Amino acid sequence: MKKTKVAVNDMFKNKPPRVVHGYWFIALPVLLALGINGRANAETVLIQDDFNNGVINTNKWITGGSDVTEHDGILDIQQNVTDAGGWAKTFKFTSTKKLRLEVEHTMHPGGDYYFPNFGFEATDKAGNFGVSWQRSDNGPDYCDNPNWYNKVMVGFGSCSDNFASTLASSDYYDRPIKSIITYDSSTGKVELDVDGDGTIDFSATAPAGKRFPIKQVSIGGYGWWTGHYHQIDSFMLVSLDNPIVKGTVAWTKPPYSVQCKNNTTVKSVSIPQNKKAQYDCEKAGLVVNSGDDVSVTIRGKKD
Ligand SMILES: [Ca+2]
Ligand SMILES: [Ca+2]
Repeated sequence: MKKTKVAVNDMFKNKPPRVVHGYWFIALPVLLALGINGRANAETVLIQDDFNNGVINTNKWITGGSDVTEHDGILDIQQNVTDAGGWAKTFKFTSTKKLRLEVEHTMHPGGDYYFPNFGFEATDKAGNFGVSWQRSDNGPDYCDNPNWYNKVMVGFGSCSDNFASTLASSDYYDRPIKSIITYDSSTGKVELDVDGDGTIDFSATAPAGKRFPIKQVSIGGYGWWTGHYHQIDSFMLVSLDNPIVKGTVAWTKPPYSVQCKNNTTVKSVSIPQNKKAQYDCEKAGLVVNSGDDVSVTIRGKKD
C-alpha cells in the first residue's frame, strides 16, 4: 500500500475533474485479503493430468471397477469383467457455467456393443449430459433410429433429447484422437471438435430446463461383456467462466470508489458513504469477455 496522488476525474461524474492529495488506494493483494475477488483470468484449469508418472493421482480421480491403472503415460480404463468394468471420474470441482475439455484418447471396442463416452454431471441432475462414440447392434441403444446406429452422439438424458452427428463412431476407434468439447450452460450449446483441428465437427443444444453448471466429469469405457478399453493420454478441463467483477465493500472513511479495469478500459463505481455496498463492474459499463484479465481497485480517503 503506498501513498499517492490519484486523479479522480471520473469517480464522480457530476463533479469536475480534480486531483486530490492524500488519497490512497488498495490494490489486489489487500482485496483478496478482504475476501473480495479482484483479478481473475477467465481460463481456469480445473483438472489437468498427463498420466505420466505411473500412479493414479487420487487428488484428481475417483476410480473403480475392473480395471483402471496408470501406465506408459496413460490412464487405462479396461472392461475386464462383464458389467463391472473400470470407470473414472474427477473429483467434484467448483461448478462452472462454461467449460472446455481437451482430451487425447484411444477407444477400443471388444465387440459390437461399445459405449465410450465423457459424462458431464450438472448441479441439477436434469442438466447431466454425455458425449458418446457409441456403437451397438441393440436397437434401443440408438433409440431404434437406424440413422443413429454407430454415430457420435450428444445425449441429454432421453431419446427425445439425444442428438446424433453424421460422424461414424467406429471411424474414431483404435487410434489416438484428440477431442475438444465445449459447453456453455447459458445457451446449452455443446460443441465437439473431434480431431482437435479447431473446426467444430458437431454441435447440439440442451433443451431449456436442462441447462445447469457442471461440477464433475466422468470417463466411460463400457461395453457389453469384456475386452473394451478407453485409454486417456492427457486430460485438461478448463473453466471459461467470466472473471468475477462484482462484490461487496464496506468502508467507514468516505469517499471511496471501486475502479474496474481491463486491458483497454477503466470504469469506476462510486460507493455511498458509510454503507456496505455492492459494486458490479459490468453494470458500470466494463465489457468483460472470457479470457480478459480484469483488475478491481478500491480507492478511499486516508484519515
Ligand atoms: Ca500421457
Ligand atoms: Ca474438427
